Amino acid sequence: LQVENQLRLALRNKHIQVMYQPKVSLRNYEFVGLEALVRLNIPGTGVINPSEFIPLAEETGLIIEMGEQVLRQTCRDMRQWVEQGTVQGRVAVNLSAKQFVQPDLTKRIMAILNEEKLAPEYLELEITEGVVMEDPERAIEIMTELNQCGIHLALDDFGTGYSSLAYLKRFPIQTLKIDKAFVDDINGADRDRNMVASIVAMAHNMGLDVVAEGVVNTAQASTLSRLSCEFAQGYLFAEPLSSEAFVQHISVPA
Ligand code: G
Ligand code: G
Ligand code: MN
Ligand code: NA
Repeated sequence: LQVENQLRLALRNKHIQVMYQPKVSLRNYEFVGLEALVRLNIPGTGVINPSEFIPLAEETGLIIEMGEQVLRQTCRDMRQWVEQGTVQGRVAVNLSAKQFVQPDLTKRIMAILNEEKLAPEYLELEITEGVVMEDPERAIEIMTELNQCGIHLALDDFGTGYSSLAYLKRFPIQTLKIDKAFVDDINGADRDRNMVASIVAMAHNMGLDVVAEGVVNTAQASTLSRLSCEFAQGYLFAEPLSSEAFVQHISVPA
């Protein structure tokens, strides 16, 4: 109940904070895009991580309001960065299960982009394998609609759920994000390395970009690069940063 009240209060007071994590090219470690990650920043209490409030936000339905605040803030920041020429590529925003199945999802997203004056081409939405596989046929319809508006789509946490390959082929997505669980032991277990190699090859055969998540050391980065994975995120490059820290980070050459 305490977290729920804090969440309600944070939504009312607009204390939802958006942090940004850079996405880099594994070829040269250059910045190519970013992911928005929500935090609750409660004055006097401190920062609360999503693992503590996303499940609750989802249960109570507060995730809808939270998701809209996150998207709005992200579009506002991104628009400014695009105008200033600070940032290239797309900004990725995570969509929750409840948001994804809202009947007017596309309309709501387009309204926010329009109000914040950000072109849809700058936005990418991340949807987890678990969410799309709940009702794959409906997911294809929703994704197609979003795609037709110029919004890119990424399948998040890939490998942790059950994606039938038959569906994967039909999903109108542009990017596959390999879950951190596969990256963790990429230099240990042959099986994990072979799994990543297969995922990358399959994704490329389908014309998808591949992003590895949770890269924490250079050995992982070089193995991923050798396996032809072209993009990555992780603490090796940067943690999720406040908008101010993010701008600082990307304007200082690596
Ligand atoms: O940032 P962190 O690693 O703590 O995020 C934990 C989880 O919360 C991840 O699964 C991430 O996808 C999810 N998450 C982060 N930000 C958002 C958001 O804005 N909306 C939704 N639905 N999930 C998010
Ligand atoms: O589920 P999703 O992939 O959206 O969530 C990404 C989560 O992973 C975020 O909560 C982010 O803070 C976290 N994260 C990003 N990079 C790293 C990393 O290198 N190590 C760990 N442990 N977590 C990371
Ligand atoms: Mn994500
Ligand atoms: Na993920």
